[in-house]
Amino acid sequence: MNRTIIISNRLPLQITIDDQKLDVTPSVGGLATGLKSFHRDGDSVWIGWSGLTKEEIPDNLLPEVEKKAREEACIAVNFTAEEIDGFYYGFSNRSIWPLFHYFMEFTEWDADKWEIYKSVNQKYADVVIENYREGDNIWVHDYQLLLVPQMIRDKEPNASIGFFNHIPFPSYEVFRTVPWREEILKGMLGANLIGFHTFDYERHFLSSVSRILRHQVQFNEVSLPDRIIKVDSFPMGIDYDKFEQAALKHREVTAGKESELQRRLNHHRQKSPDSKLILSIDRLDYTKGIANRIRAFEYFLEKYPEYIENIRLVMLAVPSRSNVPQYQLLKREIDELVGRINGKFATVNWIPIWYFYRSMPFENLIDLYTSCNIALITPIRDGMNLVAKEYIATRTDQTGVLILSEMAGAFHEMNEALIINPNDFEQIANAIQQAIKMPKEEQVRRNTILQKRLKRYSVEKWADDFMTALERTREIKPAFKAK
Ligand code: ADQ
Repeated sequence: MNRTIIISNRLPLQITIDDQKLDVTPSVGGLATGLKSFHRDGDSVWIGWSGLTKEEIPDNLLPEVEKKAREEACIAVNFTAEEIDGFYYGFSNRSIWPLFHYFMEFTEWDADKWEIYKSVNQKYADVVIENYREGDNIWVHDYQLLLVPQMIRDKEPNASIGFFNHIPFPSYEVFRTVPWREEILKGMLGANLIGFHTFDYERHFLSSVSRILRHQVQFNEVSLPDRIIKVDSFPMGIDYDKFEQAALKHREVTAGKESELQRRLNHHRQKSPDSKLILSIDRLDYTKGIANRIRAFEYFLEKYPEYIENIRLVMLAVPSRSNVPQYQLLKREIDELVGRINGKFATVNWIPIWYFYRSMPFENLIDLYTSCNIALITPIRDGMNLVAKEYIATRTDQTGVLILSEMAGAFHEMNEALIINPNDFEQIANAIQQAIKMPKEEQVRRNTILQKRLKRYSVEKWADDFMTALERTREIKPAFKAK
């Protein structure tokens, strides 16, 4: 296969500078963790932001930042603090992100931020064009770079360009509220292939294209005068083997004994058969339904007081976009909720919610996944949700129960989980009770099916399918000359 140029807002690595010393750590987040293995194993170069603003990089360290990125087959693009503010914290995360997740009340339209979004998209496109060699496949990712496909096409009309959207695409009725809706659709249509996680997102996109731009749409193809664009769904998988192997190794090291984390979590726990740990992991984001989840857990404790001292919610929230006011408010709300509920139910022996606000090394993540009997994943909206898939992949003895929101894209492939509506506390409380009581054989039966499916449709397969479909678009010729 030809070389791939991957382009996303962030690189899969994060570079920080402390006292003139550079430090490189992996980035957290669905896109980075998912695509890393494709990048590692194939012939690709990855273009993205290093995580540092221009002001933060002293002139003498710039070559070293570039070198560190190059060592990982990456090209770092650097922006000023003003650009990051307008483009990333601004238009991307105060306009597109909330709107595409149906949080219209959080959506702001600011013409200045839109201008910065456009100019930053142009800068990314320019770096792609600088590095482009004939025959390359270009793979643009996500909602921060919606205009990049057409910007590349303007300079390289014959390039093979794929675009994948990692978040939902909203229904036409919601999308049409965007003041710059035509420019956004035209930007995306610069690609030869546009991918979404689910058929619904694909359908919403095609409906907007035909109703706003009036282009001809037939099945999953958009016809332009000189090109045909394919639109399809590719549900993203995980690096299944990595999670499975890490879990097996973890079990081997702990050899059936409690890990340090488990020991602490279990400390003071009553040894009843119904004594369980419930896991919750997400970036701290209002789309993830964290506040609802805590409230539903409170309702569960009220409805089923017999589980007091036996059930614990282990909640990990990764700091995210803390410059955006909505995220600061949410952080405060969650801090208060956890404090209130712990204050209300705690006994001298027990605290109902263990709350960690931080990122964790991979080994600890595996420890949590393998230690918790139940995973409670309740987003209000989520493009896919890889945490649900990672949890199942680490259950190497096939025990464990996944409770999953029907608003996550992952729901379509994970019907064997206990499916809930994140706004229905009664249903969530009952699902928790059902999970606690679920016989081992039933857990094994459900997870065996889920594991088989996730193993087959791994992130490698996802990337491979997308790239094969992109290669195939090279052969498509428009069947007619549209007016
Ligand atoms: P995210 O919103 O970031 O991704 P998700 O898909 O759940 O959500 O991925 C989160 C990733 O971060 C997981 O791989 C997880 O292992 C990792 N992670 C979570 N907590 C962590 C912690 N405390 N420490 C270290 N790592 C942690 C976006 C979309 C999703 C979509 C993905 C991929 O919002 O809907 O599934 O992209 O397309």
